[in-house]
Amino acid sequence: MSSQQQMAQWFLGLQNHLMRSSEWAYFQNIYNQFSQNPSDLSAVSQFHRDLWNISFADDNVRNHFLNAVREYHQNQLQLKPVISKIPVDVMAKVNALEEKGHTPAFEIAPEKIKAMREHFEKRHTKDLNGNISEYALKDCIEAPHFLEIANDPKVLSVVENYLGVTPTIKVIEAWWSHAKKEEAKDAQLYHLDYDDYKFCKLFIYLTDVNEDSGPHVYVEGTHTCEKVKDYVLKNSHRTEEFMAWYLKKLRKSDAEVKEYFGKEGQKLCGPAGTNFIVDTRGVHKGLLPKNTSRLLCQVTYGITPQVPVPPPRLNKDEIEKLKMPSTFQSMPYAFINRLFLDFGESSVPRY
Ligand SMILES: O=C(O)CCC(=O)C(=O)O
Ligand SMILES: [Fe+2]
Repeated sequence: MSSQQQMAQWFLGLQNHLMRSSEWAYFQNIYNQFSQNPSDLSAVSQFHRDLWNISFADDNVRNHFLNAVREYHQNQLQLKPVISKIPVDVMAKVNALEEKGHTPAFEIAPEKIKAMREHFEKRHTKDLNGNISEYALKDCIEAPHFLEIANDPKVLSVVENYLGVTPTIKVIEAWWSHAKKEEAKDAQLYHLDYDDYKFCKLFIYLTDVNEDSGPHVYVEGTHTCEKVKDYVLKNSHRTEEFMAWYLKKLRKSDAEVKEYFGKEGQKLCGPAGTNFIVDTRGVHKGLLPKNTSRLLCQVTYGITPQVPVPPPRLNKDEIEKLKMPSTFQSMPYAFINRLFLDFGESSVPRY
């Protein structure tokens, strides 16, 4: 099955689930404007376009939808939590994510970081915009320890408990932000990401990152409507202007962030191996590095399998060459990684 078919199945399965119980009447009403047939893919995509716009501005709608997805995952797909009894340290990180929008993740052994860095240094990058150059997906998947860290049960448990549903790995990537460039470009300027109804990213620095080597910069407490409401109130003399700036202006200047939020972003620095989880629905940027370039690995976890470009999936033989632990073939890991790894039809649930 291609990743497109994989995506379609999940969305159709969810639609059937939403249409079954009056608990989800809110979603049925939206869907019924487009079709009565839950297997109509074009209606499903119209439904999500509408629901996305509503839920982006309303935490209650978003949470109601997350509850529906959780029920779909548990009851229809029979997915179990990654760790059934949530460890105390995991819970503390979930709380930090909810509160601030970011949290340190877990320590990674230095020899793993070294092996990852050495791997990437042997591969070629593709220039993106003069300031940033990225590695191919294949180089990321083949990087030693990368998938293993992305699937660390504790990392997944933080992500799962923050998102409220079994996550899907949507994007795996690695890139250099090059030092000594003239001016910040694209994601080096403040912005919000729109990757999913709810999502978060794991960042792993493979180089030492201080203030001059391009840290990730995050404006704490800007990742939910509820929290942004505080800033709307603070800017009540110019609410419309604030909302237009917050929602419509793709790239936001440092001065505007300071003016509207009354504070600057937190610079997340640390030696190679530093890793953290961030909800980049909050306002953020990757600071333009001054002196030394930054090598970053990143994993995006979301609640739906919707991605801009569905990646090709590795088949069983290709996966075997990666020598990954056998747990990857079992649930919920096979589900979480299904956009990248294809273990064959028998290994996947009915999504
Ligand atoms: O380079 C960074 O630190 C941030 C990049 C970014 O905007 C993102 O990962 O969403
Ligand atoms: Fe971003």
